[in-house]
Amino acid sequence: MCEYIKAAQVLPSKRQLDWQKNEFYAFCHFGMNTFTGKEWGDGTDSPSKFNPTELDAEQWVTSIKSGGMKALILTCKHHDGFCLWPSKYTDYSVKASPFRDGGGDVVREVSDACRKHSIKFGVYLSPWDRHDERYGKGGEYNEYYKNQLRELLTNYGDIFCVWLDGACGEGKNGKVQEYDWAGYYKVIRELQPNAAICICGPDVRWVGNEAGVGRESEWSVVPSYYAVNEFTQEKSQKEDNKKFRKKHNEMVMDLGSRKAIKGAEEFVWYPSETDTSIRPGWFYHENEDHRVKSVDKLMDIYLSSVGNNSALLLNIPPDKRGLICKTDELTLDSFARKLKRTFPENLAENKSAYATSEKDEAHTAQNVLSQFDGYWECASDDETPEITVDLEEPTEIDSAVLMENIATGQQIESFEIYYEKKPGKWKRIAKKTVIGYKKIVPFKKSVKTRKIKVKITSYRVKATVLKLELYKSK
Ligand code: FUL
Repeated sequence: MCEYIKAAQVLPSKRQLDWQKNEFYAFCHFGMNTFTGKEWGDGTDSPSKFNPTELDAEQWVTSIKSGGMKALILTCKHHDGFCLWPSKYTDYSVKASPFRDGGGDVVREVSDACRKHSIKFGVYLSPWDRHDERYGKGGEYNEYYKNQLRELLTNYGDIFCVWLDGACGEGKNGKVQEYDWAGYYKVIRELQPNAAICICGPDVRWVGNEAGVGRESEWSVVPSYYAVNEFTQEKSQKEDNKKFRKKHNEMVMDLGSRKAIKGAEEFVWYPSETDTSIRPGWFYHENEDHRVKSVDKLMDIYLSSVGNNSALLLNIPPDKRGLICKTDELTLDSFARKLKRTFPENLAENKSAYATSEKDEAHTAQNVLSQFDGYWECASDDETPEITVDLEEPTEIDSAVLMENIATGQQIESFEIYYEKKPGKWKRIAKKTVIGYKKIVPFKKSVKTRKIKVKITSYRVKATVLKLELYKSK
């Protein structure tokens, strides 16, 4: 069987499908580095330095929610080894700090606030630990790490994601640890079977840069060697090198096209996540207060990631007080308003749609305009199927949002969008590759038209569209 036909059979797990629907969610880097001004602490800072005197997790969650995000991932332990919860297995934690007189638990406060405001909660637990004596000692450290996972995955309610970092440097004793990935996954699957294991794990792939740049042709089906942890580790492991963070040309730009998968034997569903920070660093630093990304920049990042079949994990680091600072909060709020202004109302909803072919009565073109789960699938002999939306009257449109029914695979390789200039006369407004879970297509200019047509110019085995939305920004 040729490669692309094989790739077309690969489907996402229920866990991956659920994860993908989050689309846009927050990272909160918070910990010892917040107080020392570092990005990578070496694990020698005294717990007495950790003292967020005004910590208010509800303020984090409400700003994240008003920014339009659906979940939050907290750095429960970063590379410095300092734990934000009173772990039974180490003294290097909040319990040795002045925070709430040693009686505090940041993980508890944040997870409770998330639950209260219906935001999903996820954990980041760095395997690299520059503080702990056991690091670099093989089994002993792996046991410690698994015990910490057990604490986080048992005591804090439902966890939507466990974010495993690829960084693996030297520990206190100069030794590098061999991680027991399979053992870590076993604990996660056992305790939180619905949690997606991200980045150094089987469910979600790192996009390949920290600059917020997605691929125009982002395939969720890739050769299975991309799911090998060493691959991610090697790429994310180059010291804390600023150049690497910003550069994105280290990224393989095409992982899934027919050309890129030639010769590959096995494929996996391994969708991409784009992680980037609203500030230059991952942790809060006062001297970066004037370098918070602009709303326009965030919009570019959003279109490049969410708009290109990736998810966006945007880092919003709380400050020394334990609050998300005003600039970041206001930026998030304005960004959410910009999103609403750009995609205010789906003008295609409840209009009518027809296609050059429909597989059967259950897969009609009309399905793509409804809010229900049904989708359109063309007949198998329709090589360049077209689906047309009739807006009933001339309507201004400046972007389209397309979704494939990824539950039956990612299959569309290229498509074009046309608008009807005069009755029966069509003009092309966009020419694009791949759709996947979601593709946002801003038009070069807005058009006034009664009909919009999507022509699928190449697909693998089946062509499906779950949703087609049309917008005019305000
Ligand atoms: C990297 C880490 O080294 C950074 O400090 C940060 O946590 C980022 C999200 O992942 O691998």
